[in-house]
Amino acid sequence: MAYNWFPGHMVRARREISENVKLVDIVVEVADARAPQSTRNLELEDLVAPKPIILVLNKKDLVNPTELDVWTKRLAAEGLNPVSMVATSGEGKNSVIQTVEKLFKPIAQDMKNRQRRVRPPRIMVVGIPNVGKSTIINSLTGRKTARTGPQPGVTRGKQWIRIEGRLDLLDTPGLMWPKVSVPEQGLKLAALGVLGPKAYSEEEVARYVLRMVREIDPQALESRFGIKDVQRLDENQILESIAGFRGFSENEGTGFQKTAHFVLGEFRRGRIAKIILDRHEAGT
Ligand SMILES: Nc1nc2c(ncn2[C@@H]2O[C@H](COP(=O)(O)OP(=O)(O)OP(=O)(O)O)[C@@H](O)[C@H]2O)c(=O)[nH]1
Ligand SMILES: [Mg+2]
Repeated sequence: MAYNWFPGHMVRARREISENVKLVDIVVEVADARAPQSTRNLELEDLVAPKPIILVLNKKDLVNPTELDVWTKRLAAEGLNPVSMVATSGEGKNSVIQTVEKLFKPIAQDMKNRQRRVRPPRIMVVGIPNVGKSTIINSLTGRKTARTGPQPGVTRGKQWIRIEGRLDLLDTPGLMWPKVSVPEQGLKLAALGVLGPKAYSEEEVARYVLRMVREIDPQALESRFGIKDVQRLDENQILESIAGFRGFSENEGTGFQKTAHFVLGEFRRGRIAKIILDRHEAGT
């Protein structure tokens, strides 16, 4: 599956993030809770090391809380610092701030040991497209927060925003490129709207989504679209049922363009099933 990150763009993004990382104590990586693994960029750890990363699993309103708990525990066991969040409502925002403060403690202690004045923690937000970086920045800062100008000791031109009087956030997020290592990952990123619409076929991605829903939460297809015995149907038959439900006169012969577009829109809004596309068994 093609997507539009050219090597030149990656080089520039990598360089920009490496530069900005020098200015902060902690990096907040945003991933989509619907694919906690596939929406990360594993190269970030190397770019950032030895600085700590907080992994925000955003859009938790779109997933099953029990499944997300399992993921959070697993990521925590791997030594990541996962925090789940709903950036659009601000839920989880305080946990992010508390995790920043916890991770900053040893850094502050080190400043003290070296007879330095302890300043508030400095953080930056990074992540692949569409995971909610800008919404998180808005949620953390609120709208009224004043921007502080370039501060002494940091690169001129960088804008910092003080949050609740206790931490400083770099106001522009770092954009990471999505990494597609297996074809299914491309389908996931397309399903979640990370890849631009020119990069994939909506029908192919809608089939993938319906396959996943059939496997993980088949009941959802009955309650949402009235489809019975969904396990016995193939993807085209499911598409045809949804076309019927929606009043689109589409079938295998005409193709399922409108239905596919509808399915993707509904899935992205969490109106079909609240499932996590990354499965624990698979490494992706
Ligand atoms: N349901 C839900 N939607 C969210 C949440 N956070 C962000 N969104 C939506 O996700 C979309 C992308 O959010 P942005 O904040 O623009 O994402 P971004 O990472 O800044 O995207 P780029 O700037 O394109 O890289 C928007 O439509 C947001 O409203 C959330 O917690 N829940
Ligand atoms: Mg943005």
